[in-house]
Amino acid sequence: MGEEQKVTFCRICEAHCGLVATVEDGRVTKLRPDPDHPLSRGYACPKGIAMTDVQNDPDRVLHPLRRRPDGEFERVSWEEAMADITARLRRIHDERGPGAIGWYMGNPGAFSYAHTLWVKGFLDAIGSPHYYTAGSQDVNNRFAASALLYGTPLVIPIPDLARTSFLLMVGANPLVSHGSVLTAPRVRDQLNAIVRRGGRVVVVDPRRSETARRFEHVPIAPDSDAWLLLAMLQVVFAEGLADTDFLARHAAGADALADLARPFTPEEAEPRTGIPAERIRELARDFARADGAAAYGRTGSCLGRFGTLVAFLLDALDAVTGNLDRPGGAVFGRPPVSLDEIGERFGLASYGKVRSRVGGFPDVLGNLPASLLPREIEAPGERQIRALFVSAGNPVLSVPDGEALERALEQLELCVSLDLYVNETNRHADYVLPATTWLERDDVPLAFLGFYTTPFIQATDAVVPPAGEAREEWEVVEELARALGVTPSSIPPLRLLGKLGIRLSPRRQLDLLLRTGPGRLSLAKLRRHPHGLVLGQHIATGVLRDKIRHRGRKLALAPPEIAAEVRRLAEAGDGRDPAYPLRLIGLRELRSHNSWMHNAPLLMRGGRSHALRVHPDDAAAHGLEDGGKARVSSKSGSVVADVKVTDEMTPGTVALPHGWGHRGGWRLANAHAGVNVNLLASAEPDDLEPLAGMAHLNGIPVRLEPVAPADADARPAAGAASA
Ligand SMILES: Nc1nc2c(c(=O)[nH]1)N[C@H]1C(S)=C(S)[C@@H](COP(=O)(O)OP(=O)(O)OC[C@H]3O[C@@H](n4cnc5c(=O)[nH]c(N)nc54)[C@H](O)[C@@H]3O)O[C@H]1N2
Ligand SMILES: Nc1nc2c(c(=O)[nH]1)N[C@H]1C(S)=C(S)[C@@H](COP(=O)(O)OP(=O)(O)OC[C@H]3O[C@@H](n4cnc5c(=O)[nH]c(N)nc54)[C@H](O)[C@@H]3O)O[C@H]1N2
Ligand code: SF4
Ligand SMILES: [Mo]
Repeated sequence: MGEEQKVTFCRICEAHCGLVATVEDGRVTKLRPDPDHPLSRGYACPKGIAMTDVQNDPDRVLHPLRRRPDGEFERVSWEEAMADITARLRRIHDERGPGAIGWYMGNPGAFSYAHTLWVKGFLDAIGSPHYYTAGSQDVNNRFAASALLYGTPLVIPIPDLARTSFLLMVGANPLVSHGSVLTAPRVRDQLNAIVRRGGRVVVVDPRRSETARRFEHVPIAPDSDAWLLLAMLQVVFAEGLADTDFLARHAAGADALADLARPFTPEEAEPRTGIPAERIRELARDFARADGAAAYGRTGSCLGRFGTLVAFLLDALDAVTGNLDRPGGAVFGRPPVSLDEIGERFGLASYGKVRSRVGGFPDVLGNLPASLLPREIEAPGERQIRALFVSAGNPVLSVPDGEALERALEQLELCVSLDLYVNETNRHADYVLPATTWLERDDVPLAFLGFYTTPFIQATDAVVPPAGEAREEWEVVEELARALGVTPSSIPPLRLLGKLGIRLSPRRQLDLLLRTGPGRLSLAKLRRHPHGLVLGQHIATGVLRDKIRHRGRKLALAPPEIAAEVRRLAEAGDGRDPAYPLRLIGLRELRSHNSWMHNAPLLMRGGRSHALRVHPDDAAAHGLEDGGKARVSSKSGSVVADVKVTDEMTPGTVALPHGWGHRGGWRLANAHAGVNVNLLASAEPDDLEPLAGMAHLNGIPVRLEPVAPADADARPAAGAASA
């Protein structure tokens, strides 16, 4: 067959960098950056290049596996696996109803349009509310905030990087993450360009992150962003810096928002945030006076106790200063496929349409909080989950209290996973089914089209056929759906067609979406542009009225849910507990990707280890040394971690990356196991953020104790969890 070069794009993170794959005899032997990709222009990060290690990993699951009573897995045929799975699924469905069937789809699921559409479509078709994703540990607060502000969760502003002169970045580290809810390949260049044309990039972060180091850093106490943003709004209103014309035209509740913000003066915010009052005042003034400013927040702004409020306030700051929907401000992409319109039309743009059985949390786009899974599995009654599917997810490591989840998984009547590996979660499954990698399937970045800062689209075919017996997730879903007599689709007319025996493949549906969308594209047309198609120089502005779904087409700046959250914030105190005097936050690293790239030799070179970052003052106060070990304890659990002493932390805050604590079927990852930081997080319903059910993963009160090397492996005190 010889050697071929195939153009494709990376689907590990949201930047979607262009790649060229070298294929030899049906095998990907090399990945390199695509120099002809119009946006990434020859850039790819180490993870994209290292995907060959995952693709060809000897530890990859290439055949269906069934768990034996002794806990080991044995190879079975697809026929045997699916016959047993569908028979058990049908029995659970017939005896208990669709509410006994649940699905957790992890982060890589969002990078396959077919996977996403088919999983949600399956649950909608059978009528089960049990849809869980990484969203409740990531971004559902953002969607909930949009539902409250714009009247639909699917309208999300992004910063106009190409034209802004003031980017306020709250809890994001794009120099490492490469951007999120923001598709901007070569994001470093884009941020540098802001400064080069005389603008500012201000990074609000408890850690002097890679991005903070490069630009202006405003250190902040974890989980206090709502205080900062309310204080900035207070200054804007009090000093007459609000854009009253914009507010009169486009907003309802501006006065009520000003009332809500009034008590949150910079002086009140100073002790909460650790930011001097005068600095807050200057930030507010500079932001309001800039010629195009955008407030942007990511996971650091999402995973505290007030995530929906924070996301709402970021947009509110943009709106009140007249920076929403203007060049250089926060703008609304107009992607060639209008997911927001389709979502509206078919009732998929839901917020609070259903409530979780445990805790009564509102759904966000049909998602319920994944932190509730152990209880949803174990609490008897109607809608108790008895069969759980996990695709492209590792919730034992990514969701609070993985130990409770591990115990719950063992209680299920059926647990099936679709994955590339045996991971810390699916080692408890009855079956692990081999899934294709993104190099083995066609795709278009459907879910991300609205987040490109330069309007863009690209389609790719599979670069190689599936390895071993791997199958695409949608094919497995299709077989499950057939066993229950439904067509997996969230769109009622397509389900109706299914009843008539007409089933449209993912590719056909994608082509239909492209042809009927505002871009009037087609797969055939996209195929003529293998490096992708730039659809415009800038994002169009002046679209706000069309985007808002509230009656009267006005922003709701002070809805009752937000007013209640502001009251809760004022009453919450600073969350400090003398028993747990420090605050724990997360951390992302360039050569990790959540939990699933620690088996790639290329990324693990150079003796990498999982370590807790501690400021020198805190280390000294707690008797900790660089290279030593510390026990980290919260009210929920305790782990022992290696210590790295560094002044990149603000005193009082420590950081430990998530996605470690390995003991799956990945040998290299197991050899660099690290610990599961989320054993320190709480899965109690009362500890979840109320408006979106967000897990509280940043700003967890903890205490530190030194651990002598010899004691590191010893069992922790009774009642505490070990890792
Ligand atoms: N290399 C790499 N890239 C990734 C990933 C990865 O694992 N590795 N994961 C991908 C995924 S799934 C996502 S969602 C994105 C996330 O993308 P980002 O959110 O940009 O990535 P993080 O590095 O988590 O940045 C969050 C920042 O928030 C800060 N922070 C923590 N708590 C607080 C707080 O209370 N307030 C404020 N203001 N800041 C806080 C942290 O110190 C950190 O610098 O990254 C994606 N890209
Ligand atoms: N403390 C703390 N916890 C966090 C976060 C944090 O910042 N701090 N971040 C949260 C965020 S933003 C996220 S997105 C979650 C991630 O949480 P999850 O999505 O639950 O977990 P991942 O680590 O992404 O695991 C993905 C799994 O999918 C598999 N996989 C990879 N590609 C494919 C594929 O194409 N098909 C299939 N079927 N499987 C595939 C991998 O082998 C791996 O087992 O973690 C969350 N948890
Ligand atoms: S930044 Fe890295 S992981 Fe993200 S899309 Fe580009 S190459 Fe892939
Ligand atoms: Mo994420």
